[in-house]
Amino acid sequence: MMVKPLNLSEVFKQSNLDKQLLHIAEKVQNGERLTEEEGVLLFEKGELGYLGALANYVADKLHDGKVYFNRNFHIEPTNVCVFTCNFCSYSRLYAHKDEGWELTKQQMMDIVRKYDGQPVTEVHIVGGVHPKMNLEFFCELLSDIRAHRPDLHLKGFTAVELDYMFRKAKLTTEQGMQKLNEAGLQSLPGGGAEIFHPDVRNIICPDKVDGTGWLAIHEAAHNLGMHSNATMLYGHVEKYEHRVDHMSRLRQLQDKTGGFNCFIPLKFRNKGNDMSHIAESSIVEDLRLYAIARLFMDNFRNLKAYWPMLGRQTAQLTLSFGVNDLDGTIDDTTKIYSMAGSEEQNPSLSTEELCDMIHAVGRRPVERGTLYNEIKEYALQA
Ligand code: V47
Ligand code: SF4
Repeated sequence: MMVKPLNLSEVFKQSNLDKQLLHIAEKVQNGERLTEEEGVLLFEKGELGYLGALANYVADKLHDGKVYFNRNFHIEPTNVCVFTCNFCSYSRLYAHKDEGWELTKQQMMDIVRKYDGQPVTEVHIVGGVHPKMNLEFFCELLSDIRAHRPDLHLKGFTAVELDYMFRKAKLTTEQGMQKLNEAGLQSLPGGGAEIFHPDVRNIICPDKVDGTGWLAIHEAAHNLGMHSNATMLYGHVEKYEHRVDHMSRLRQLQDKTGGFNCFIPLKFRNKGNDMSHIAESSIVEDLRLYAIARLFMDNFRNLKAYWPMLGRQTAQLTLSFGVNDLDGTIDDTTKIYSMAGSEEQNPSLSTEELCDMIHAVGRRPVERGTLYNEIKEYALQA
């Protein structure tokens, strides 16, 4: 059964709630935008039950209990990377490329062909920034996939990969994006955003595209009519102010273009990287963050919990904290999170398993396409 639209601020009034938090609850109930100061206050003072009730209220108003997933698979062309992000457990420098992998176009087409006749709707292509895999190489790959499987939505390349590819090809962002779009690229995933604020970015990933550059690449894609996702890597050295600054910058771009499909907080996992000494965030902190993202990012309809990174049990819990999307079936085609210590060592969920996870928390599983077009709602089997 869905949560009824309660008069939450009345409930909170009776519970002796801090005055500022009560004011925020009233604003949320009236659909008013929260300020950055209020965002920080929620991180400092909002306790789990309060945040969950408000985030649920907003999510249910938008989605009426629906939780989306898609049928997708990933292609990771390489883990060889010219960059050295300190949180990354996955990449290998070109000098050590023997320890990594580099797929040929043929090998990537073999992955695509494995799904012939299967009802997958999206391929997600993301990898390291290989110095020899250039724009031309990826345009050919996209055209080949498009020719082989015209019904598949092609979502690929983080702003970090794109920035490098376009600079190497000596093209402007607009020119480079246009080429990829013509070759078949339809959406961008949200990776590479990390934390935009330079005080944090200079510590965790100093050598790749900065926050302003990341936003400019997504804006260029939106201007071409493409959609994209946005992420935030949290739970390491950042302060609450940095999280709110990050979300605020995304909110501003969304006001301008409306091109973001969803927001995906990514929990820092600490195995096998140069930040392993930093403890991972607790589940309570994770749930609070999802709820605050739902309240603060008022122009993002969709909030995604990426279960291969969070683990399926925590991902399921986030469905009561404002989340309305669980990504997809994945089919054991990504290594980023298993290498960083996620409990999901071979991430794969059938549609039945995803539906069971969603039904178990009283919500309505709906299969979607990449652009959140509804494909099918799955009723609870008696
Ligand atoms: O940018 C890398 C993150 C991202 C670690 O758009 C880590 O639908 C936690 O963005 N701990 C790439 N996170 C993956 C990504 C993504 C994944 C799924 C769906 C979508 C989408 C996008 O992975 C990187 C970085 O933020 N990452 N290492 C780590 N140790
Ligand atoms: Fe390279 Fe991406 Fe890893 Fe950074 S996070 S080192 S850009 S693969």
